[in-house]
Amino acid sequence: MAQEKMNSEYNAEQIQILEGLEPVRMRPGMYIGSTGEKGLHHLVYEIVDNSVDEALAGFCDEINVAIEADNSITVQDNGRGMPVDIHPKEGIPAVEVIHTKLHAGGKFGGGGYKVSGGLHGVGASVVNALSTKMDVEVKRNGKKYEMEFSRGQTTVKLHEIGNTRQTGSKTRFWPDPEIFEETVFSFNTLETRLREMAFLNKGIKITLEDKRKDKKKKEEFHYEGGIKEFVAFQNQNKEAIHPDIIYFEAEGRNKDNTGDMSCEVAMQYTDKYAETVLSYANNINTVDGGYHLVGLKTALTKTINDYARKNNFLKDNDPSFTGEDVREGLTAVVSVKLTNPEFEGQTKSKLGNSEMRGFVESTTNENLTAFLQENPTQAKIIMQKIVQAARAREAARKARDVSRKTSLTEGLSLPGKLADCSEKDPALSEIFLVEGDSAGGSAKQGRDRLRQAVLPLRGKILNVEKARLERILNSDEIKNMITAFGCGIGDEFNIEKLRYHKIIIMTDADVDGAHIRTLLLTFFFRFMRPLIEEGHVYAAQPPLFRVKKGKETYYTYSDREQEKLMAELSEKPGKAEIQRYKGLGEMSFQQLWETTMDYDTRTLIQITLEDTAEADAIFTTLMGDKVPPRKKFIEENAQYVKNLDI
Ligand code: 2B7
Repeated sequence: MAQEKMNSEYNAEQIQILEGLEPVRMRPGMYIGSTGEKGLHHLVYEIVDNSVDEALAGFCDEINVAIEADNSITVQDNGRGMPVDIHPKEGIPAVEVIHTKLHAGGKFGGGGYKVSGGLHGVGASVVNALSTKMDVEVKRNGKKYEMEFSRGQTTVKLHEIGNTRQTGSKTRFWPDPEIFEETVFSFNTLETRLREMAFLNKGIKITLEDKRKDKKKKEEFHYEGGIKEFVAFQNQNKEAIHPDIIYFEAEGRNKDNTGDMSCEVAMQYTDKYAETVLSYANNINTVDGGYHLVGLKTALTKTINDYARKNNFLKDNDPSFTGEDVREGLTAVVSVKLTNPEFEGQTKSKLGNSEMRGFVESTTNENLTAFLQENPTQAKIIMQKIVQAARAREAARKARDVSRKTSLTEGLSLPGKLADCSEKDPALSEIFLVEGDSAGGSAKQGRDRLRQAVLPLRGKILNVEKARLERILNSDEIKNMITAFGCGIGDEFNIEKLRYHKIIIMTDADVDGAHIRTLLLTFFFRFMRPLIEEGHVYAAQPPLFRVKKGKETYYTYSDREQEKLMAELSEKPGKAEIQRYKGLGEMSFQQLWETTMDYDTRTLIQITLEDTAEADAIFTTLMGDKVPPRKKFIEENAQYVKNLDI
């Protein structure tokens, strides 16, 4: 029926019709979201929600769920048992009203429950409507009762079946294959949700048993610590950076005094970067957040900043931490319960009760401040983590700026120290990174101006493993390289923009030269990795010795080569004149060209990355903070260092 027509003809008679369960069978999606796997499992949650409500009211502490051998579901609780007395208006037992009428919620148990998840008490009737069969058993008043339903209709009226001293409710239902695309339950899906329910409602014991052939198993979920244990569970495969999970709770009344509210928060920082902040309202995961989450985040940012300022983790001129800074690596759960929840948005997963903002915010401000004051050691660890997060964020911003500037100017503002080549085709161009200004001068003079560019680097460049990115990018040497190469760094690196296909590191053939080469490679490895991966990086091989004998001049590039040459020359008459080069600076520009830069005679070593992860570890060891592992590595590899490509 068209929507307008329905509205215009909406009258008392139709309200009657709506109270039957046909609408549920007509449009199951409206009640349980879908008729797929999700909707199927939703049936279980609706029934379990009723048991949990009974538990939250304080009358039940154990809920047993079973997937029966025939794929039906049994839910049982040890609450008061559903009421069986005759409903004054309907003239049938209350338990029958619960299962056959929509909008029956809240009419039971003395004005209904204070808090309720799910469909507000219509869950049982919706499940009935969508099941081929539903059996209900109630233990109450010293008696055991039973009744049966099918597809929303009563099939066997309520009747007594015996005596008992226990109380509780038990429901078994068989989902209707005419409604559901799939009627096989997944243990894992139920397990995840039931475990979550147990975390969110501390003290309740929930069991899940699979009785199907070949699938038999049983799990029990029972957490006295509630969401505190939820956070521990979330962090089980992560490294927590402080021992205690921060936990607090509060209860209150809403503004107009029409309902109760409670809030629970648990959190702990890990050494990871991502944040995991889960929010719940009346046991429903509010995926789109809402006012309770806003309250938590606001309080977290404020409390941490206040503490950091008071305790000098932030100096007067430092900007405040951002919300992202204070949540880096954080695992947190906020769970609120309230009498009249308003769920907003397309998927109804955003909490719209604005009073929850102030409530969660003030609760968090108070309790988190107290925790930090009472636990200075843990507070310090947390502050240090956040300080690092703030630095990393600032550094990333700077990196983007430099990188953007580079791509904007695109060669227009090439560094003054760069002697560029005139060739514009990167595939034919190469750049020499030369140690020291004097060698740089010789290289500029000796080079092939058409295809060879020269960028002198003064002394040692920054160790990028130790410095903060901010400092790295403020270093002139690094800035010059970034602009000269033209391809940006980090996330914005674009190899297409590379201006030279050969980047040649030309340093002295001594320890300092090797060190500078490692520093440069570390920088490329960390910020321009594709340069190495795609084979654009080379090391020049300057000679160690020049030997003149008669009219001949020889260059040798290693001690062994030199020995060999000297042995050969000793057989010829005359005295050999030997020069040992202490650095590139000692060579004339002609010599530098002949020995190191001339395409025909030079030897270039291409830098390769055999194994990135391994290389990463080696760079961290060689250039990072920790001295003992570096010492160990150097000791172990000392004999190979001469041939160390990377
Ligand atoms: C709103 C409706 C659904 N209900 C009660 C009382 C206890 C009770 C229930 C239940 C799932 C399957 C086994 C209240 C609430 C109906 O009114 S539902 N326990 N358990 C349940 O559904 N479990 C109740 C006040 C006094 N005595 C009993």
